[in-house]
Amino acid sequence: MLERLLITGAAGGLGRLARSRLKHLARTLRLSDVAPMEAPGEGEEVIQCNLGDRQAVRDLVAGCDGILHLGGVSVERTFDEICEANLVGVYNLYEAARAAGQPRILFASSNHTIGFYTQDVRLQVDDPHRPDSLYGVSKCFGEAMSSLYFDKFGQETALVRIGSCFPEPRDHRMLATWLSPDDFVSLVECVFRAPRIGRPIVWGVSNNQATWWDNSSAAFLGWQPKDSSEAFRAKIDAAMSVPDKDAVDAVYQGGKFCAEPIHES
Ligand code: NAI
Ligand code: 15L
Repeated sequence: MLERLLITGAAGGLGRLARSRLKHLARTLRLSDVAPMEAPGEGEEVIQCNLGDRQAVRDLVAGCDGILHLGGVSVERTFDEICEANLVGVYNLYEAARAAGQPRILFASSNHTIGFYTQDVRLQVDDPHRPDSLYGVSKCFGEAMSSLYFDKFGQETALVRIGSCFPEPRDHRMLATWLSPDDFVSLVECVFRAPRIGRPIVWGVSNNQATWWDNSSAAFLGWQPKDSSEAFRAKIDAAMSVPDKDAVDAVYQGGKFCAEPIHES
């Protein structure tokens, strides 16, 4: 069991899920976000903090022996917004971890690091990045940062390229990208319980019948996703029509992010 697990992005969708479902991983959960959060319960600490504030992040990470890094901009935004949270913030986090004895990090990366691959391609974790947005580029930066700190200092990070983690898949594309909340929870458990992880890249995706990603290199973690998006196919078919074969969300793995403009400040 960990002593103190830091969860960044604790006010967000996955952060709230982690707060409610992962208490058993650590004696204390340290919950942090730039946004307000619910008051601390038993075994919890709540610290409001901007990832862009170097000293605050250093103080935040001190005393933690695990970090579930969910905080940051999670969709396409202006470069300046992304820069503070996902570039400066990630540098601050890795430097703070270095100063704090290198707690293991689970970095919430994204399928948008590879979003411009077409949906007929089956990807391995070491295929080159093809980001589909500035957001995707920022996740590539985070992955590169973890590589630098692993090679230079031995900092362990699990890079989890999350597909679409919501209670249910929301459209036809998500039949291939869906990660169920239960499978997310079991993946985080595996990452923090494994004796040694190094720096694996893991596709954060459930046991869906439709799939674009090969997770065999992460088998050593012992993670076995149990849910499948097939259970929702009929519901999605009834709720919306299948996208035209030339539509962006039928062509590219990153779907509509591929058609986003560059947002101006
Ligand atoms: P979310 O947007 O609901 O939560 C992100 C949280 O980060 C928010 O509460 C926000 O206030 C906080 N944040 C933003 N800027 C910050 C800053 N400068 N300092 C401190 N906190 C800041 O996103 P969600 O869905 O919970 O995702 C969590 C992580 O997983 C994100 O990093 C996202 O990029 C990644 N991810 C999520 C996917 C999903 O399907 N939910 C898919 C792929 C990646
Ligand atoms: C992501 O990276 C986003 O954080 C999330 O909100 C979804 O859009 C997801 O990817 C997706 O591709 O469905």
